[in-house]
Amino acid sequence: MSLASIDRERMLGRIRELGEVGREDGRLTRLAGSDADRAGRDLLVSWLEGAGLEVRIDRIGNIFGIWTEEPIADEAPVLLGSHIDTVINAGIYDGCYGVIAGLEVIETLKRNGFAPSRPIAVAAFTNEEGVRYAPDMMGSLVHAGGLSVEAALASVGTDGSVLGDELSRIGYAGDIEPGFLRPKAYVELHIEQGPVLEREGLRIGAVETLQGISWQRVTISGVANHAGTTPMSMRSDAGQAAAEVMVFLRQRAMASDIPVVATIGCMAFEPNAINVIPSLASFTVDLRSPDEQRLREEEAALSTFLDALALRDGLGVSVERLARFQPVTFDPAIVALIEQAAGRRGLSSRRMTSGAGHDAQMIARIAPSAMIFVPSRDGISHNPREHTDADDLVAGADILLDVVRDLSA
Ligand code: HGY
Ligand code: MN
Ligand code: MN
Repeated sequence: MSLASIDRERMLGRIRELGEVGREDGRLTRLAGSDADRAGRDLLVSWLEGAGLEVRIDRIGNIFGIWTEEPIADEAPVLLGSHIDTVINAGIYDGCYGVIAGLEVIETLKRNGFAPSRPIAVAAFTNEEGVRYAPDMMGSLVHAGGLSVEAALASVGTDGSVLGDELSRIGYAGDIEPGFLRPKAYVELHIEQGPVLEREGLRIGAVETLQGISWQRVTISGVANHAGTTPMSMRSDAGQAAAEVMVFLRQRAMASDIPVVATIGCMAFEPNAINVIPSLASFTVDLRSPDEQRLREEEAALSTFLDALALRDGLGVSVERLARFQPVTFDPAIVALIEQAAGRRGLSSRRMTSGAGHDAQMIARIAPSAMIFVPSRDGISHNPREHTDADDLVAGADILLDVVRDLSA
């Protein structure tokens, strides 16, 4: 089969269409297990069924569309995919692009009469973002055996809901045991979500590694007191301590000779009143580094800093671990296929690491896996300004097409 290309308008149209599901007052939010998630899932399933794929849904709600012909049905499939849940006030490409392009590749191969040597499937993994339920990449982690489905279903959300109840409520609590599909290989197409490809003027990223991730929730308890009458030296101010932690983490990350990023994305005070010294501060800490030893050092430094604050100001400190994933190295053979495919199509490419977490890092535990990146305008993501040019979206999908054909010839 010559260098075919995917159906550009169908793929771009679907990305736009899914990008409107869960949009309210101009903001797109499709958190795992929500009504918006159900609507997005229903739309995806309608596309999978329309493509004549076998649709299967497992107990954690992972959705699989499988293209298989009788003689090859027992072979381990090539698996594509990503996720369709989003962060809050999201862009339309993160995750969705990889799922829709994966389906597009299967439809293009079918349309061109390609006869694969093994089934080809596309997955939409549950709760990749981890915004409502931690950890992130949850559905693919369960699929890879890194978290029991019972523990995942029992996870309690930031809103007090239980994931299993929500999946039942939206009709996506499947009956198939997770991990039923053991892929021969997994390839995930995704927007870079960072500045590298655009800055270097490159079209394709052949992703060979992915950095380690540490998520914690820190709760600091102090003493509520009067903002006007309490001398500074007599305060147990949980809010002040939380602010010092934020500055401490930033300074360490900026000073590190090895790449480290630190983010406090959520913070809440109690009683949260203008004239009351906060008695409680609860916040999340997202630490990442490609170097596992350095990531451990950052976690240890934070713990030591919290202990010192507690001693100095008479505070209580508790820390809950929400997620912890070590850095991942992807399959060199698949990374090479990606580079070769880019070369055949005359697309500039480079090997690179991923700053973001992805389902591929979980599936890499059970199958050779790798990722394809396309440029993000201004390096922006997790933001409605997230954008990738149409030609780049199509180029990435064509590389996915070529790599899948190589893996299933
Ligand atoms: O957090 C991440 O890197 C991914 O977006 N879940
Ligand atoms: Mn993503
Ligand atoms: Mn994301």
